[in-house]
Amino acid sequence: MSSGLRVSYFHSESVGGFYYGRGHPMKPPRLSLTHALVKAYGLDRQMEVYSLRRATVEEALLFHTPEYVSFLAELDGIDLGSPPRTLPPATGLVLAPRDPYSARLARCFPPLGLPMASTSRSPRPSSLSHGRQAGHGHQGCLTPQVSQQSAEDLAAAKKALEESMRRHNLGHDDVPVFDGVLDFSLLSSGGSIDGAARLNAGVCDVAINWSGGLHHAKKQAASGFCYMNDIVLAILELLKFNPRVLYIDIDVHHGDGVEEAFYETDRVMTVSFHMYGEGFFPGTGAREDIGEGEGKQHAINVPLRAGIDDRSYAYIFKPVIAAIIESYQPTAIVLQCGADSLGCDRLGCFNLTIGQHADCLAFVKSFGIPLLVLGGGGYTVPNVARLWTVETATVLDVELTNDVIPYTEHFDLFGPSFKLIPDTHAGIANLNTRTYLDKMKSDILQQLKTIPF
Ligand code: V1P
Ligand code: CA
Ligand code: ZN
Repeated sequence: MSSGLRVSYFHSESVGGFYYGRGHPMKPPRLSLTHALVKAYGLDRQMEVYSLRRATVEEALLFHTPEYVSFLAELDGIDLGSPPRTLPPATGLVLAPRDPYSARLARCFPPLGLPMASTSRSPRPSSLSHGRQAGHGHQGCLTPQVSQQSAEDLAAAKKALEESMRRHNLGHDDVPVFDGVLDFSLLSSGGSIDGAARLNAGVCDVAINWSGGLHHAKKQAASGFCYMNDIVLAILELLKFNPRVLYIDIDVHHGDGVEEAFYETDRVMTVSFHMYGEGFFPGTGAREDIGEGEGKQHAINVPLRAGIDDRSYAYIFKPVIAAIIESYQPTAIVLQCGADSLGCDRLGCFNLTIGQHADCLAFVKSFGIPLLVLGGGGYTVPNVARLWTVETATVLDVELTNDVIPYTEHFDLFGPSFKLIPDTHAGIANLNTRTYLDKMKSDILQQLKTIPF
């Protein structure tokens, strides 16, 4: 171990094989690319590597509603029993009997404004050879059982399905119902919960789960590519042993799901740095949103303008985080490392380099507080793998030189530069003036002073 820090890292190959559908920016194979690069640099030999365990349904229900989790299971063709209890931990998901409310029925009626990503309609990306094997037995739509039903029964079933989809914000472009959606969410959540549990047990200093960080999912609804909020579940696990948990979110989007979950408690302080304005998703995270009730002053929002560069980001990030840690005295920290705050991200509009993003992680780590490091957004796939590899090395205190990356089966995707740290400057003007950042900084320091610690 190079840093002397005990690092637990969570990954399973299966998580890279999920597919959101054609044209969707969220590409789980980025997780396989990341792990391949981590291994190619030999970083896996310097930490404890664990397979992702599926969170149990019982664990998921610590935040999500039974109705929502059951519906996700139903769409995935999994029978949870009624009421939902637990799934077997790693294998052996039970397939539901054919059922007119299932995903199979939904796939029979794609023209009703419920676009579905399914293996049958959407080809897998050919450049990434991690396509999930056809699973869950979704072979045909019109089973004998369904075809015998009356037209009225089918219409009613369709209406009920549409209603549930609407209620849980599922099935549109951002959050399509793809094959294995529950499985994917449980795997991502299991890694984050287990990372938190290992920190609680004091058996590691830093835990890493790049497949976590899905910060938009709500109690009973999917949102912004996120179905289950692994971060909230991990923080709930940390709260079993920690009086105060600090959540820091450097994804370009506002960490709305996590903020909302802990908006009324002082046991968790949430801090999100994000692009704000010009209709940027999700539209929340105004500076004025500071928490409510017991949680008043415990939500900190740092709304930024487009084009922020390394210097400006460090200028606001470092003093704000130092002041928060100094006054809140967290006993554990969760850092969401969304890679869409890098320059040249397909969805983002910031201008950070890999070096600065990783410096934020190094800065947080330098406080020596038990740390859970999670993934999040990131839509220029090779840069996501580069960043999270560099950040794994940062946690381990390993310096990687900026040469051509070592050969992996995904090597071709890293062109044209093939370097570990390419130029990610997007040329977007930095609209964050010094005056704007100074005002924000003094506002936040003022906010911290009003908290009776
Ligand atoms: O902008 C929107 C909604 C859809 N419009 C009606 C408003 N959605 C965004 C969602 C971004 C989610 C980010 C997730 C994360 O924070 C954590 C994993 O990174 C969106 C965008 C965009 N440019 O912001 N959806 C899509 N693009 C999209 C594009 C193609 C296909 C499907 C979704
Ligand atoms: Ca953020
Ligand atoms: Zn994002």
